[in-house]
Amino acid sequence: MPTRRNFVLSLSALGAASTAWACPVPVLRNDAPHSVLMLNAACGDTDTPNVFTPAILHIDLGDSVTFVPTDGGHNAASKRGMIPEGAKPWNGAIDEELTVSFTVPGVYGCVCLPHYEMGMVGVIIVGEDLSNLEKAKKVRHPGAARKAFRRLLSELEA
Ligand SMILES: [Cu+2]
Repeated sequence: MPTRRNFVLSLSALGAASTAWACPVPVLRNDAPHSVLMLNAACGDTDTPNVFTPAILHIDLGDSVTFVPTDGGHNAASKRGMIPEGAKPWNGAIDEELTVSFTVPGVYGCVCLPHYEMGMVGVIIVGEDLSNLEKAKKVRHPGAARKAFRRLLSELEA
């Protein structure tokens, strides 16, 4: 029988290991089909509530992305002025899985409408095309979304 102390220690070790495994890197160039999770807390960190994970996703032209309502109360919508010309905007229902096909290259800003002002935003880059990045950077945002978008968009130039 493990002592209570050992039991607690092994639990915390397990917690650390599973967090490291479950915590995705913020920038992803993964294989299709792509998923963006809508979460209440980044990697279980309540100091970073309400996030798209990954916050930055690079995909190929023609790929689809599925926004997954892993936690409740979120949606995924394109941000006006932050999608390339000719691209179709989208606005998913709250708590519903939504798959979007990306057939126009460029930078796409994405927001969760209930948590937009709190900074729940994401960016998808299609076909490594940054031609509308400058235009996307000029869009104004309320509250924490301003800083959140600035941080993500500046990552693209790094
Ligand atoms: Cu949200």
